[in-house]
Amino acid sequence: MSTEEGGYAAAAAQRLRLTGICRQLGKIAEQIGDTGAESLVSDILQRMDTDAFYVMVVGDFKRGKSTFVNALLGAQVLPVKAVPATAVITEVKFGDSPAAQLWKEDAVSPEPVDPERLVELITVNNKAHGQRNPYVKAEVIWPLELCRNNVVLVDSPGLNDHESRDEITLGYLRKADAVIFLQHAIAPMSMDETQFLSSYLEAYDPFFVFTYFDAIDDHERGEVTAAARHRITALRGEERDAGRFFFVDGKTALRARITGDTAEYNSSGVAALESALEHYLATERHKVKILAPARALRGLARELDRNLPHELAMLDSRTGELERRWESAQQPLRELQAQARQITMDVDNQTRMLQERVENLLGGFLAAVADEAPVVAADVALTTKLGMNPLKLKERVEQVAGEIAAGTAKRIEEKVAQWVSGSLEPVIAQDLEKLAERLNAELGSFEARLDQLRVDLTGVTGAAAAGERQQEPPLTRFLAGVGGFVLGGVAGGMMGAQFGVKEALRALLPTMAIAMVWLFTPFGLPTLIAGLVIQGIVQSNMAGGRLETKMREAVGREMATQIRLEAPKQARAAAKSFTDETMRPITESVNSGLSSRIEELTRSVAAAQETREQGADAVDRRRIELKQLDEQLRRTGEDLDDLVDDLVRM
Ligand SMILES: Nc1nc2c(ncn2[C@@H]2O[C@H](COP(=O)(O)OP(=O)(O)O)[C@@H](O)[C@H]2O)c(=O)[nH]1
Ligand SMILES: [Mg+2]
Repeated sequence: MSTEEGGYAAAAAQRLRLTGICRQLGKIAEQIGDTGAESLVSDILQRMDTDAFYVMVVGDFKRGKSTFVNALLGAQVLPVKAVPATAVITEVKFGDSPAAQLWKEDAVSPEPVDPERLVELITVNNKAHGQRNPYVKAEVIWPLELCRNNVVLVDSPGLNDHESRDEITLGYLRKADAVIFLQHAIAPMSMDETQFLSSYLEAYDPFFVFTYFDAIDDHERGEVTAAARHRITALRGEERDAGRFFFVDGKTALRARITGDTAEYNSSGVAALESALEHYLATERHKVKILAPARALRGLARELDRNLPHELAMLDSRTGELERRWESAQQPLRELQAQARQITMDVDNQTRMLQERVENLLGGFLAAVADEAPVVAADVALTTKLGMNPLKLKERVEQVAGEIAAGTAKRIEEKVAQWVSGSLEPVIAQDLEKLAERLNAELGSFEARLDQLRVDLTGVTGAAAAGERQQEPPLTRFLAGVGGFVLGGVAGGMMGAQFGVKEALRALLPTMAIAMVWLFTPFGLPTLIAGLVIQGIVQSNMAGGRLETKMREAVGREMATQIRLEAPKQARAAAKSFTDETMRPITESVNSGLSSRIEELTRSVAAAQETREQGADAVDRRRIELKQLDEQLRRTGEDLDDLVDDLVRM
């Protein structure tokens, strides 16, 4: 694909540059003997190796998602049918030869399948209606150009209840770098589309792609595009999605890619979308992904470099002097360990407080939203009419109750999502900002004491006092292991205001939603219907209209009761999963950073003593080695400076 500046090739080159520097830094840490730094670097490398650009395609059934993904891939990889086809979420990624595997629910490993049979296996089985496909996820490996550029395409099933709310789909949304929201150019937005867009895509800048543009006559195209845009701007405002609207003919695009007809591909509209997507991924998302590790590594390189003069000085100190100083450093060292424990406890406390805060706020909100269930249930739009025929009444009642419950649950889900992004997220962002400030101060003071301890041990004051303070705040270095990607969100946010709020929200919303899936499925339906029967609503000889009103009241009341009952439990679970997924890695990273720094000090003293015991030759060799390492570190630091500068300028 394109090699122009700002494209995939440029991003790949920068990634390569960073992994190169990373390997070099790993080798230096190994030669120094700093195992803590070494494993940190290898964590970062591993993350970078497995990281990719995730592009998720969402939209209702039969909007042409699979066709469109195939067009991007340039091959008929995914099943496309005139009837609803894709039943499971499908990930397409790069591999030298085609392969496929399927995941069953709760399976620990996937089943390899013949890619030729994939279509048949993941196609919605119309005969067994209502029966769910046993598979929950498919992975397709294909030797395709786009995927070679580190892009993973994710095709999703429709947006109706079960599929769009399940953990897997929301999980993908959490790691998606770009979301392509696919709609039919002329069909008005469905309830599901509107709801998904306003509930889950608030933190994204989706690409809005309108398919079936070929079905519109030339003279009507202006009107159609204006109406389509309006559907989105009415929901999200005029400004934010400028440049994000694409009108395409997916079917022709696919055919053109397969036959190699460039002119036709360009006129299908998919080519323009493809280059906009490339630009976005290779600049903005790329930057989000690699700026954080680059800065963390830069901090690490500086830190290693600052410690070297001390180790050199230890080699050269007078006989007995180092031992004497080490002896008197024991008390301050114990104090430092106590400080580390103090910081650990503080982070734990702060995390617990944050979790409680989330739990209380959410619990309160859910209790309040429960009160709205009857109001919502009173005007859910229904497709089934109750009618007067007593023979069909029971079935109809079940259907209508189901529709009322589902409609109400959806509306509540929307309210929850809006509350999470509008009210909860700013609170969390503010708390995290305060926590970051607090931690930076605490870690800064820990580092200053550690520095002082080194100075006391070696008498070398130049290294730390050269006025060249770290450019990166302590937290950036301590969070190097979690990095700004993968877990992105919160950790990334804490590493600099640069990505903050929006990245954090991307992680937060799906995390909350996954924890509360229960709320959004028309829960307790059998109970509801049983309740209606008990209340005699069904048996009574009410006319359709009055019966419907009664049912709405009963369903609304019952749902309100259930939400109220469940609210504390749901809030606790969601708050816990928020801390587990976002705060825990931060806590762990800070803790291991503290202990590895103390270990490193002890190690450097022991290493210097050991070298000296080996005699003058060993000391000379180590001295030369350390000086070379110092020089290498200086160069690595400069390389990282350049890389960070380039990234910031992007
Ligand atoms: N005319 C036309 N047909 C399309 C377009 N995109 C998809 N289709 C057809 O629409 C049907 C459903 O497409 P599919 O990709 O399976 O939809 P999905 O359910 O959203 O994945 C298939 O028959 C496609 O050939 C388009 O842009 N124009
Ligand atoms: Mg499909």
